[in-house]
Amino acid sequence: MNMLEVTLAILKPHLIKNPVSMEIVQKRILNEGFKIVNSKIYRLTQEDAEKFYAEHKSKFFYNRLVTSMISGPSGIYVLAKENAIKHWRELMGPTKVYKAQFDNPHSIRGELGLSDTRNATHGSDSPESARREIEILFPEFNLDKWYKEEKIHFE
Ligand code: RTP
Ligand code: MG
Repeated sequence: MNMLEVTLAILKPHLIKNPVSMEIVQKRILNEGFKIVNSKIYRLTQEDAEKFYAEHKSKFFYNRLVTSMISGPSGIYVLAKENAIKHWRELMGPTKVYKAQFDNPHSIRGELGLSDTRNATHGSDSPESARREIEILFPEFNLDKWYKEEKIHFE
C-alpha cells in the first residue's frame, strides 16, 4: 500500500532573497513528484522561531539560528508524497554546508547553502516533527482532515 506522507519544508530567508534560487528549488520540488499542499511566503516572528527550534535552545548556534530565520520572509511549504520526509531530506543534503558540498554537491544545500546556519532549507525529521511544525506555521490547516480526504484519492 502506498503511504502518503507530509513534510514541512522551509526555503530559508537568504535563499528566497534570490528569485532565481527560489525558482530552482520550487522546480525541483515539483520535478521530484511532491504535491504542494499548502504554501506561503511568511516572515517568522521571534515567537514562531523560538517555538519551532525549541529542541535547540541550549545549543551554541541557537541565537544565530533564530536571528537568521527572522531576518526576512521564508518560503514555507507543506509537501506530500510517499516517503516525503526522507525524500526531502535527501534532496536537501547534509546539515553542514561543507559536508553537503563535499559529499553531495548537487544537493540543495550543496548548491545553495551559504553557511551552517544559512544552509538553504529546512525539512521535518519525523512524522511527529512534521505535525508539530505544521501546527506552528499553518495553525489554520487541519492535517487530519486533509489526510482523510486525500486518502480516498490516493489508495
Ligand atoms: P533542519 O532541522 O533545518 O531541517 O536541519 P537538520 O535536521 O539537518 O539540522 P538540525 O540539527 O535540526 O539543526 C537545525 C538548524 O540549525 C542550524 N545549525 N547550525 N553548527 C551550526 O552552526 C549549526 N548546526 C545546526 C542549521 O540551520 C540547521 O538547519
Ligand atoms: Mg532538524
